[in-house]
Parts: sequence; C-alpha cells; structure tokens
Amino acid sequence: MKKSVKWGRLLSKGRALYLAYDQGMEHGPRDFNDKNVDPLYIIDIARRGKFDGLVFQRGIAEKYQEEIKKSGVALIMKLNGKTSLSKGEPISRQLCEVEDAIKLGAVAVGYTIYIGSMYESIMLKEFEKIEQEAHAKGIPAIAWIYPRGRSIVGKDERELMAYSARVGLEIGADMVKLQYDGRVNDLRWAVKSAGRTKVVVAGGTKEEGKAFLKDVENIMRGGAIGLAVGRNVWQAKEPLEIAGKMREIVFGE
Ligand code: FBP
Repeated sequence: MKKSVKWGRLLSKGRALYLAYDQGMEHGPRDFNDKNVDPLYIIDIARRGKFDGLVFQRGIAEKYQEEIKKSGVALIMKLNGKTSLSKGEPISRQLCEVEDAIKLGAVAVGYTIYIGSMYESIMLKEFEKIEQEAHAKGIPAIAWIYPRGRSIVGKDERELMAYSARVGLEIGADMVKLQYDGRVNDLRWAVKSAGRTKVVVAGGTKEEGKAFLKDVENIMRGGAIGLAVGRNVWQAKEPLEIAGKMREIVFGE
C-alpha cells in the first residue's frame, strides 16, 4: 500500500517555489554566464530568495553537499537527464537511484518523461519503479512531463498540456511539472485534468521581468500550486528581486 509522502519544507501554505538548475545537463553551459555557471551562486539565490526547493542532478548535489545542507533549502534530485546533443526521438534514462538521492539529502526526486516519444514506455516504466521506491521511503516523486517527438508535431497545445497533466495523475505522480502554453484557461483545464496530483509550472526561456511576473500571476490564477523555475531567476540581473516578487504572487505575501 502507498505510504503517505512527507512534503515538509517542500510546501508552504500548500504552495511551492522551486529553483531548477539542471539546465547545464539539458542545454549545456550556453545558458550560463560568469556568475550563474557557479552552483554556489545558485545555492545562495535559493537561500536568500527563500525558495522551497532546489533541483540538482546528482553531481552537483554530491560536490556541493555541504553548502546545500547549510542553506537549509530542500533538495529535489533529478534522477534522469540527457544532453541536447543527442538527436532523434527523445529519451532520458535513469542515472541515479532513489537510495543514493536520499543519502545525499534529497527529500524528493524528479524524473522527466517525454510523452509522445517512441520511447515513452521506457520512461513511464522507470518512473513507476522510482515512484515505488520513493513512496516506500515516504518522499514525493515529481514528474516533469513534456510532450516531445515526431508524433506531437501539429497537435493542439491545450490538449498536450492537459494530456501531460493527466498522465501525471494516471501514473500516480505526487506532483507534475508542466510547460505552460501561455493561456490561463488552458492551464485551468490541465490542472483539472491532473486531479489530486499537484501542478507546478516551468519558467521557460528568459523573459523581460514584467512579462514573466504577469505569467506567474496567470499561472497561479490557472490553479497551479507554484513554479519550478530556473532561467527566469538566475539569468536575471537581480535574481533576488524577481524571487521576492514571485513570492508575493505565489504566497500572497
Ligand atoms: P526553466 O525554468 O529554466 O525553463 O527550467 C525548467 C526546466 O524544466 C528545467 O528543469 C530543465 O532543465 C529545462 O526546463 C528543460 O527544458 P527543455 O527540455 O524545454 O529544454
């Protein structure tokens, strides 16, 4: 039987703001500058910006373990990943075990599933095993669900976002992370489709500050419980200013 998972520091008032930093793997250092290439800069933003969680791959979680612990920010460890150099139908395989993540201090695990890819069944199955192991340890399993691959070309974005959300519920993910199509009504439908699976939204490529904060407002209006955002925070000139404003919107502070 499924044990209940502990959210602890990962939720405040039922809402969440996570800082994602797995782009070095997914996109390569092209996303970085002299400052944000350094994981210590990110850990500092997470601490001072009062984020509820920090998303890292195993390598950073291991090499910066002490500083992450000191920051007091909850660690969410991504268990799969791929580079942007591999071409063709996307697949992202598991690289790290739940047990190893817990040893490194993770209080939740994350895994990306590319629905629509010809390899989706492999990722769905890997997530299933991860989820069982995470639940046995009482920690949440978060699914990044992104529609990708040849089969989705030309498909309706509203349908795809809702489909991603629904798959999150069907596979029992505790939380699903979606890419927002920019339309609040579409997000409302996706959140409804996710049922009791919590929905957070990714930030996407860097936008001008005001436009991004408007999106954050709409994302919350759409019923998401928050965001798991990277570039729009740590690529900003003043990341703490953006973080503060996001907190005001997400938590009504
Ligand atoms: P951003 O807020 O920077 O978009 O990050 C969210 C995220 O889900 C990251 O966790 C991940 O590295 C990235 O997006 C993957 O984006 P994509 O697959 O679209 O290139």
